[in-house]
Amino acid sequence: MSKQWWKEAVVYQIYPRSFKDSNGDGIGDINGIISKLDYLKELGIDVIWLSPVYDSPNDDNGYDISDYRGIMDEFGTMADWERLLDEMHKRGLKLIMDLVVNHSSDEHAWFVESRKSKDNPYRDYYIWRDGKDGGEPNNWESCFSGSAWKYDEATDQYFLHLFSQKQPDLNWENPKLREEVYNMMKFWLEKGIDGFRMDVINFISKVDGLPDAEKPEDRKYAPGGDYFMNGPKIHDYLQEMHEKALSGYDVMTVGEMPGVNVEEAKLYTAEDRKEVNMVFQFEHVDLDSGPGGKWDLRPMRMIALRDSFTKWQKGLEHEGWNSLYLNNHDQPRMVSRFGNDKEYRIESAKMLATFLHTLKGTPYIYQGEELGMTNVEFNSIDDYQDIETLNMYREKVIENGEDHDKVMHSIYVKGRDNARTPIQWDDSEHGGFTTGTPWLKVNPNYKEINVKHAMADPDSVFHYYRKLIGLRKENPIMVYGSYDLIMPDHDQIYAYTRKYEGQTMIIMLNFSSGTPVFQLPSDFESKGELLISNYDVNGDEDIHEVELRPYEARVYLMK
Ligand code: TEU
Ligand code: CA
Repeated sequence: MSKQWWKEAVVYQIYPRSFKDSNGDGIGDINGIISKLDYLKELGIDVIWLSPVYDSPNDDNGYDISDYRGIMDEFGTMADWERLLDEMHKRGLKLIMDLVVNHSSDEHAWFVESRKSKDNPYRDYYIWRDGKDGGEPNNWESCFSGSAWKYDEATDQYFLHLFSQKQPDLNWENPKLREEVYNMMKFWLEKGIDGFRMDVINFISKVDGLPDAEKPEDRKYAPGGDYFMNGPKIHDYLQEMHEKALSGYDVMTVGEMPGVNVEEAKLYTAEDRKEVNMVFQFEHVDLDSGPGGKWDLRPMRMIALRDSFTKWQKGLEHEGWNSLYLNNHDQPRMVSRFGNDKEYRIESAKMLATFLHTLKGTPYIYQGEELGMTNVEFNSIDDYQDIETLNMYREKVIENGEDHDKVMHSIYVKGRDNARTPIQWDDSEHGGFTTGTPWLKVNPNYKEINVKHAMADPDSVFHYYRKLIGLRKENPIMVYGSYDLIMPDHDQIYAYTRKYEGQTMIIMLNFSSGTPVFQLPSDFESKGELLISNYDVNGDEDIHEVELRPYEARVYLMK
């Protein structure tokens, strides 16, 4: 593989709890993943990003780690994990692990020690402060509702937790803590992994003094993002991490960075700065949120999506590198959010896949999107498991009396459990995910949406993804070509070119259920080789003017 193999790779994200259960306890596990590696090899992906499998009490489904060097019992043993890595490498698949070091679990040995006394050697592994005016040290809001501080009686101080109360933030100002992190990273790198996805890594440097944030009138606490996102020492820490842990390994890194903008991303991903190879930015997945945050619903508009992606495509065109994703374990299913999961589920799933895989950057496939899996609507809040959703429901409905139906609707649209329903392998009970009772209910549409049907149907979303991935391997223009919009003002058609070494590719996407007409700019030849489409298309037709069908996608390599 070339030194920058990660530019040419397609990454597949596995959320292990929901992927495949091998022992009937209703929870996905490592042996379940091993049993499905040939399926992933057939899809054609190169890298697997494995969400956390470390020891955890699962307050946040593994993103609350109690032993960074142990495998969670529910998922299996270290021997199982080593076999997984070996089986992946045998198939030419690479493995990147999830690095969750903005916070640990409160059950981690470090925190158990830290909370014992103010002079405990581990005290400063975490962020402890005295209360202020009889309350929390500042007005920051947790990403999971409520205050970002929890009072601890034993030492009469508060500790910071930007996420759940069981996820205390680690103190990156402490060089001893940083050394512990770097040594832990080398423990996994020495086992042969191929890189890391770094969880909220731009949160690790907080503004000195932890000052109060701007608080909206109608909110009890303030979204403190400006004070813990992209903080003053973030670049120092990332460069130190590269130098002390990552250098010397041929690995890829992707930093998850809520709130990052293009200018900051240029710094994070500039190759000579040796920080990360790419970032997960959040602009496109915030377009359907109002001022009240993700639960304050707004329509997703294609024009805004096009503007956002164009800004990032052009912004990182000559420096840095883009990651490309439309969903993951924190986001609703892409076909439900950006496409049409009712009348045009298959067409729009394929159109969105065409979009992601013909942009410049590294595409990420989230488990199940290759099937066109959709959001889910459970009737009762008791069927939901995600702490972010349950905390929000309690705060809004139970504590503040907001309308139950309105809040349930926002969960149907934006809740993280949409992406966490078990993978639908076949039309048997529980979609073939488990022989037991699944930890989270399977989407009732598993009878028609499942791997077994997809593999047997040559026109399935799965086989479309397989063809798309194959095209990227055969056509360097799809990886390295420049990006330029055509028809920049149309409100249904999103069309652009890719150019590379004298070749031109034209991509036309209809993001609507209408039938708008694509107009080829006059300076283009009107003949091209049709590489892929989600409809039957006569490859020889003149493409000067093309009436596109609902959610139609076409990709041409121009003569
Ligand atoms: O997510 C960080 C993050 O910003 C999410 O909280 C996301 O913005 C939100 O959930 C959208 O609804 C990472 C992990 O991906 C997430 O699963 C963890 O819950 C979180 O960090 C804490 O580790
Ligand atoms: Ca299991």
